[in-house]
Amino acid sequence: MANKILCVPDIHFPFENKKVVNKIIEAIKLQQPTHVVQMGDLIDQYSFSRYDKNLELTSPRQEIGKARNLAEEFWMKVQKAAPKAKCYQLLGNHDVRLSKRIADKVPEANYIIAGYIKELYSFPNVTTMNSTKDILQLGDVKFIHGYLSKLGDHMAYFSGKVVVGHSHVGGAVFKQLNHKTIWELNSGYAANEKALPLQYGETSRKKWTTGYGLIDSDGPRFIPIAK
Ligand SMILES: [Mn+2]
Repeated sequence: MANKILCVPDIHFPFENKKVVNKIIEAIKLQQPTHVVQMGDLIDQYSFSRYDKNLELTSPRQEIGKARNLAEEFWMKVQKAAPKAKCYQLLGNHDVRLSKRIADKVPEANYIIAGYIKELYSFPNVTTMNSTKDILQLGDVKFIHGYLSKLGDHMAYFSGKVVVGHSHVGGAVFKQLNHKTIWELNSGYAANEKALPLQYGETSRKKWTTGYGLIDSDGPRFIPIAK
């Protein structure tokens, strides 16, 4: 059977857009994908941000506890909606906020935090990547959270087909390379941009689009969902 891959965008639990996440679960039920890939930034880790933050909003224990519960619930719903789908969890820059700060301040403690992060991002019957640099490869398509902001930059870097998240702006671009078509698909986002932790990037935030990515025999495309 041909692959049908559904790409779940940045969610930033516990600051998710509930309506959009529910619509994505509905789409998974309807589409019955062979693979579901969450593109990273599963958890926001606002409490561990190196930027100014308001910790009266939430304590680290509350934020991470709530995010973990919501993430568990998310993967359970995905597997209930499409029991045969293979599930993958990528890591994004937000997912390694704590690890990065520990690595800067107490590099000797890396192994402790690595174990903690592995646990935090492990879910039953889900394959989780080990770092933000780990690339998931399914057929001739690469999946990575990404770090570049312009659609097409990762495709140029890898000279191949690639799916990313990160910029929160959904869409697809195509290019001819050595008589073959390559492309980049961005899966958009599914977070609540009204939540305080998402109040960054004033100008870019206006361009953020909610939805998900889909790749099947019709090619790659971004499917928008109303906010
Ligand atoms: Mn993100």
